[in-house]
Amino acid sequence: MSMDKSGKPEQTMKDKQLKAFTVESTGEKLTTNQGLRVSEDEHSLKAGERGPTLLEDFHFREKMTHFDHERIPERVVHARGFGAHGYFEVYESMKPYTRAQFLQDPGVRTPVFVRFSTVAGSRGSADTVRDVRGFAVKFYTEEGNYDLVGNNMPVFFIQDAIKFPDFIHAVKPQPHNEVPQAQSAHDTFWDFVGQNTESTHMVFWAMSDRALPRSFRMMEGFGVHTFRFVNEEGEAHFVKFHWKPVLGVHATVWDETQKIAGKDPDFHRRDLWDAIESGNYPEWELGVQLLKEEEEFSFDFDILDPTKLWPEELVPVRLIGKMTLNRNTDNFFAETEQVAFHPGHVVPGIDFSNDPLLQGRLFSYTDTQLKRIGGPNFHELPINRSIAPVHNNQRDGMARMTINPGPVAYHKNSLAGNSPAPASEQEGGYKHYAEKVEGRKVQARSDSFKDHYSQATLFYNSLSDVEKLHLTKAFQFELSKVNNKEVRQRAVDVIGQVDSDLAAMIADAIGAMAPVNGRTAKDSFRSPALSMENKAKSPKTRKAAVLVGNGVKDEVLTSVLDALSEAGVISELVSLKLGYVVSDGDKQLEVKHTFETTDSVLFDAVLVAGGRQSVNELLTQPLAVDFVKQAYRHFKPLAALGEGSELLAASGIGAAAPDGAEAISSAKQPSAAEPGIVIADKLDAKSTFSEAFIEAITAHRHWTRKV
Ligand code: HDE
Repeated sequence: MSMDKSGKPEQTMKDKQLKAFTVESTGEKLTTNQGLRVSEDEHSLKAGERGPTLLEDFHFREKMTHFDHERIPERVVHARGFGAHGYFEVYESMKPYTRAQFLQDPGVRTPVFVRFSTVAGSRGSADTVRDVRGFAVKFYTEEGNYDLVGNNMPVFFIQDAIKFPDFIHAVKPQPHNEVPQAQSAHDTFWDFVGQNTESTHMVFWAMSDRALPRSFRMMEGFGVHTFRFVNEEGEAHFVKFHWKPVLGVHATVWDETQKIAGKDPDFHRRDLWDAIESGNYPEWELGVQLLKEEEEFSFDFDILDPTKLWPEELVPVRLIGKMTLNRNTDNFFAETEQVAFHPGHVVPGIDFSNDPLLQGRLFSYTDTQLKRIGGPNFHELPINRSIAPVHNNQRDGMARMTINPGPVAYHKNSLAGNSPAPASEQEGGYKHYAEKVEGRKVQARSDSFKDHYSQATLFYNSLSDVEKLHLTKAFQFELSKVNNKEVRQRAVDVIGQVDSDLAAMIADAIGAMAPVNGRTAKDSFRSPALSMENKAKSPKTRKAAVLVGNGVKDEVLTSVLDALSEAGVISELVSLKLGYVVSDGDKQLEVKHTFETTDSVLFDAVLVAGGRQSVNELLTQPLAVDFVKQAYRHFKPLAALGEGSELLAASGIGAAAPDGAEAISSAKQPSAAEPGIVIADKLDAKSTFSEAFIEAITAHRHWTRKV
């Protein structure tokens, strides 16, 4: 990627535009908002040192008033989010399908701003709750802003926008006591599920590991709805959008997820921030599934139904470009909080379908910004500004920023030569696709939307055994938190329409009855693309905790750490105290965390370094033993050098496993006795050791381990 002279990513047009609004105060004098220099900022103006504060203290009044008004309403959904800047490049011209300028030329970099979010929780809730994740991308194209406002799951809970307030009321904290925060595990959510069976498919996604992403950088994104691409000749294709993360799709385990919520509620935002700061720029490929207009009715599902996906095996995903995030925000509020997305922000060549959920969204997003940002000029906020020039007859409104001179603010006019004038299609004017529509006004839903179970079955059937197990446990957990027995039973009955064995396992765990008229998922079609197990794997940016004490053997450790770093793994030393440990070779090694301040749930892998004294120190520390035990229980790769294997043994690892004891005693080569456990006590085996550890890290988790 191109860098500027200082080695920073080159500025995009959007960066330059934002720069004009950026105020750097380092080295400056303090002023009021009127630019008046302030001489005192610690003592308000009083009548005598012990006297009352005087109203004429304008600096105090201004400072306090601004503070009193610092909050704006949080988003009604997706309140907790985190954003970053980057750019998008198309691989090859999409001209045959769309006239969208930003999809024509592989040489063009379109600036983007992306905001990831959870849906149900408040602004201050934890990152790692079980939830759908928002994946909203604003492309600052030369033809105006294009927003692809998607989620990390390809379908949705409801088919018609009119049900959105009901669904959200059911999943949000209950209105009488505002409990529980950022959880679907409560009566009203599951009551909704039992009463509104169109949600079944999405509920399966929400109970799957997709709802527990390891990182924003490791989740897919989906436009969900069917959109249209329209080319220069006016020909349309139906299109579904996908974002495929280069690092693959990975999740945490449920126990870990809950613990991270306490140990580091900012886990996902910290992860994204750190990755960008360290130059590990996250990347996603943009994929499209395309259908000709005449293929609209070729499937056993309705392509307008947002509770249905197009199996990739039936309609392949074509990768058409790549998005790279390479710059963190300068100010969270100004950028991430004030960014306003809208599925109706489109450019020529991209159009809508009649999906009734999408149609409703086209109303909701402007409306919500009016409330949240306080008026109709939210497009003027720096983060929302288009890089294409804006000219129209809109004037006034709360906090208007542009100064539009002249008396003429209407169309048509003669006094300003009829400008600003509508543009022809050739000049880039947006023309709605001339779809033929006819029908009676009805409040009804098409029969083609009535199948609520087939694709839930497809999804369930396409999962690996481990993913199925996690999903089963998720249902068991969530429904165990439901107090009303009838609500629990109805949920089990609905699940029985997808797979009766699954429903029976859930029923057994929650004191409900197995459904009598269930179906079996076994014979249904599978879509391997739906399983996370079949996605890319990479050791890059994974975090390894390296457990050390004083006297640690540094020679072999250094070579292992070098190998890890070369593979892109980030290693951080954990010890009893912050500062340094002194190695057997008298080197000072910097300790990043203590056992009190971190936890194995915040790492992907654990390496116990060798050295008699070092391991003895670790063995005296119960938290070190717990660290290893917990990483093992969460199926994480564990490696030990030399005497380090004793800490594993003290944590019950290896010794408890059938072949483990042997592995620990005198392995010359890494032990294959247990999946994801790499042990070496011979220095000459170091290269093989590093390779085996990196391979174990690449695998993400070692599910066959019996814990
Ligand atoms: Fe949204 N949604 N939504 N949604 N949505 C909002 O807009 C809404 C839906 C999504 O980071 C709100 O600015 C309705 C599907 C994301 O700022 C609001 C319906 C998908 C974000 C709204 C849906 C999404 C939002 C709240 C059903 C995936 C966060 C604040 C008809 C394709 C954007 C705001 C950000 C935010 C309404 C369903 C994605 C109220 C009415 C389906 C990623 O306008």
